[in-house]
Amino acid sequence: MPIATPAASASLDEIELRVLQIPLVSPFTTSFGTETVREVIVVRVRTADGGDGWGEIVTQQAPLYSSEYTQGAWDVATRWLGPALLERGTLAPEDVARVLEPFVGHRMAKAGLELAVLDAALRSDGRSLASYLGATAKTIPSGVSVGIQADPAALVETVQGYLAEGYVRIKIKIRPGRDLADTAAVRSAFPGIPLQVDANSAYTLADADTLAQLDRFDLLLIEQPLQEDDIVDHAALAQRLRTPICLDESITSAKAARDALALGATTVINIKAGRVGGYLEAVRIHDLCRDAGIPVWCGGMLETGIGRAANAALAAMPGFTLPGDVSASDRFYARDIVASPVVLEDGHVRVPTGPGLGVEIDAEALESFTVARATLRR
Ligand code: SMG
Ligand code: MG
Repeated sequence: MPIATPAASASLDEIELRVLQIPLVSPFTTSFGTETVREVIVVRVRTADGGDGWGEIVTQQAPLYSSEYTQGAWDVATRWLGPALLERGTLAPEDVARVLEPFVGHRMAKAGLELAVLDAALRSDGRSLASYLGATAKTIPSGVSVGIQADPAALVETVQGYLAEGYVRIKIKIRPGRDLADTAAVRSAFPGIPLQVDANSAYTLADADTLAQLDRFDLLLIEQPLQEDDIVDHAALAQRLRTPICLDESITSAKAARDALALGATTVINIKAGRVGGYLEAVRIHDLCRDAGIPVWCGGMLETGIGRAANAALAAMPGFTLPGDVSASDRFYARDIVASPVVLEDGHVRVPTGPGLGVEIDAEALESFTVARATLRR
């Protein structure tokens, strides 16, 4: 269902961007590398009526997950995207994507700016993001994404810890050489748990025999086994596997989602607002999948309390029928930049109900993690 009642317009006076570096509670290893610090860009828009809006650009320091990365996003946001929005002056959140459309790509940067405008507009309307999106759930089931560990035994121990905390679904990262034994170890230690794997594009179609061996572990899905633009190869791989393929990196827009579904490259979709250019495009993907009977779930980009609150609202929409990667803040951070970080309650996360994102920024924490800032004015 498209957004029922559009938000009010916001009159933008200023856009403040900050690069933050926030230490992770433990290293996070994927097929493309290990992170120990989350580098992220936080956006604050200031409006003429004095209200603020907050957003988050979920790029990482290096272009390893996708082509976007911090300094590229910083450059395009400060030089092109931010000035284009300020030049417009007054605009509704629903206008942001259209104003930024001439600039090719840079979806994470666009998404962060759109979120800040959405937050400002909804705060001044006194509406929550969840109600604006048409979300129906009050709480959402919480899954956790577990990085590659030293060995399968260490992985089992780490998974055990998350299960003890109450997470209702486990996702483990895999890469060539760290796939079958890792998955087998987790499956045999916890026979009944909802389990899925994420390869972050680490394989090629030549690995189909190995990937087909994952079928015996009764996985919910295998996420993004092949490269971002390997849509036809994903469709060919799908023919070889019983395990459903779920695309992440490849789904960069609603159109990409439609194409991948039409080609049989994916039967489940991971929706991440940053990857697709914003929460409004994310809603379009939700809507098309719901109409097509395709299950979706909300992915994560190690968001701070800003993006995590927005993800909880998105994941509360009715088409999100699988648990997502919206975990508690403390899964990644000892200290977050919001006053009441997301917590896990009986395996679930509460959907914020306050105006806008429904979070208050912890100014002191924000300041302590800031390593660069810029202010753009009208
Ligand atoms: O936010 O819980 C989270 C992270 C979930 O695994 C996660 N994200 O490919 O799905 C994915 C990865 C992308 C980030 S990897 C550094
Ligand atoms: Mg993924």
